[in-house]
Amino acid sequence: MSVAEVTRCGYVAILGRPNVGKSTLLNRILGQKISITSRKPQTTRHRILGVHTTATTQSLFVDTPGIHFGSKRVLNRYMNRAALDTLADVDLLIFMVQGTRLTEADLAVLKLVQQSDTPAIAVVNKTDIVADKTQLLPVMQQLAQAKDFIEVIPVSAQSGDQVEALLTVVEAQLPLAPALFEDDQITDRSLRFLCAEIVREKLMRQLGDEIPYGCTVEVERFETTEEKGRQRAEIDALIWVEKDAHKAIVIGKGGSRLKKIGSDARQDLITLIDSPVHLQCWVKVKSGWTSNEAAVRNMEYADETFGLKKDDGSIED
Ligand SMILES: Nc1nc2c(ncn2[C@@H]2O[C@H](COP(=O)(O)OP(=O)(O)OP(=O)(O)O)[C@@H](O)[C@H]2O)c(=O)[nH]1
Ligand SMILES: [Mg+2]
Repeated sequence: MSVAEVTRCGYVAILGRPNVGKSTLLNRILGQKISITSRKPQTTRHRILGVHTTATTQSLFVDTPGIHFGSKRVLNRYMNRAALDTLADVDLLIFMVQGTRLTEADLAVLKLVQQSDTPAIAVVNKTDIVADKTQLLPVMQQLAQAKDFIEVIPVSAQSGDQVEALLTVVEAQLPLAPALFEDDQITDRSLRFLCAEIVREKLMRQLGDEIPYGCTVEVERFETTEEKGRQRAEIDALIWVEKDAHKAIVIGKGGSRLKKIGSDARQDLITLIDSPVHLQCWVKVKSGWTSNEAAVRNMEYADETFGLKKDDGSIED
């Protein structure tokens, strides 16, 4: 496959309230995990670009933080902004909901999608948990009446059901343009960023309800060494928490929880980097960082820089 053959290319934002399965869909489409997922809402904090290249089309998917209202924390405002800025910058929107009914939170995001001029597809996710598929019809009808969506497509991001059908609709909508990325490039994010995210995923998954929202991860060292012709990654990750008590919980009895977080993260990192990994994790306290503008900007990986490359004209008709 050569990107020289690509005739369509464009940006597609995946938007919705927290926890409907946006990141799971992106990973499913790419066949690789680049965006972290968990059962907890507000897992994704940053826009993440995923590049999906076929023989003729390059779709540039942008996974976004779940849009949510009501929190006053700086970190939450930052997350909403990352999602909302995307809305204006793309060629196509995927508005995602889940299951058999729309919640207030879905309707709030739908309102934003209704106000946008960007063409949109509605996706109803998690169909695998709906035994009687006719139960999906009311929600599909409600969506079809709310906006002139290109299509309303029920999918299961988890099982992959109907994801190919969704891709076919997406690809037909993208503008005529040459590829923007090489076909072996799957994201614009650095390995360092992806490492920090993988460690944060384990925190989201292994901690209770409160602490993960006050955690962030900084990769202090990322080096690849070579020994006897074998590559190995040396990674030092710093986990920041908001309180001393949280630090004790993350570390766990005799260091047991931190050990488990590290070993789970290491497994994913081995798959990602495709080499042996030596990972060391530390925990430090920085009180109140999620409510402090400068701290959020500093700590939430400042490489939030990928401009959606529309203004250089390269993907316009
Ligand atoms: N049964 C089922 N579960 C799913 C499906 N897609 C996602 N999930 C689960 O739903 C939860 C949330 O998935 P995410 O992909 O993290 O959701 P998200 O929309 O990215 O969430 P935020 O990043 O918090 O906005 C996880 O536990 C997923 O495993 C699906 O098709 N079926
Ligand atoms: Mg997500």
